[in-house]
Amino acid sequence: MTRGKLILIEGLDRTGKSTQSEKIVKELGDEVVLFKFPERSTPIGGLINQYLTDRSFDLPPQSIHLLFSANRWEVNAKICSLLESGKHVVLDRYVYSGVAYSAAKQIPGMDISWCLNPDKGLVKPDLTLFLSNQDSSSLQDRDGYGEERYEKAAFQKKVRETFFQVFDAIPDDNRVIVDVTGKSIEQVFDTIMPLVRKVLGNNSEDYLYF
Ligand code: NYM
Ligand code: MG
Repeated sequence: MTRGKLILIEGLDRTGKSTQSEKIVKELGDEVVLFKFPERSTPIGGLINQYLTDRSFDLPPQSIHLLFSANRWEVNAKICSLLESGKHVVLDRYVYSGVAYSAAKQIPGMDISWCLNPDKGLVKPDLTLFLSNQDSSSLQDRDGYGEERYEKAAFQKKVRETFFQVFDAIPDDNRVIVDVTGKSIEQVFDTIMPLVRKVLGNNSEDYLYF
């Protein structure tokens, strides 16, 4: 049996990642399993959720960074065993978000390389789609935006710049920047679904790792 493929949807907040991830899974049915990071239902995920939603619950940037990474390791064995069993896995955020959001804080010593270290050894996706919205004004408009920590236009702009620095620092031939500016949900889906299908058709057996 060939192993399943790992597909990652990345991007800033409110770029349609969750919508597109869910559409991919709906399209492909039960050969695919979806995971969203942070996975808020685990013990570590509960702490992360509290940090994101409760301003009175503060943590040093290094600590919350390590928790986000630890949260990926909490779920890693499950993802690996699904891939081994031949199921495809779709991820809604993963390592790139982890590095970009933390490095964007520009804390001395917490550079991209420091931020990537705890994620080293996680499986690298067979396809990463970075949903790129160049129109940051759309960030302020949507329902519920601004409720969580990090959901501020000025910080999102920094995270966007940092994502591209992260992409320069982490070589990845399987990463595609998808411009979603002004595009409808269906237009984005019609752009990405052929890329997903192409990767699912590959019969590469080797895993790549961060
Ligand atoms: N986030 C997400 C991080 O800062 N580091 C990470 O490793 C991950 C996976 O969590 N603003 C941030 C990005 C988001 C926030 O994610 C919550 P979402 O996808 O909005 O639920
Ligand atoms: Mg969000």
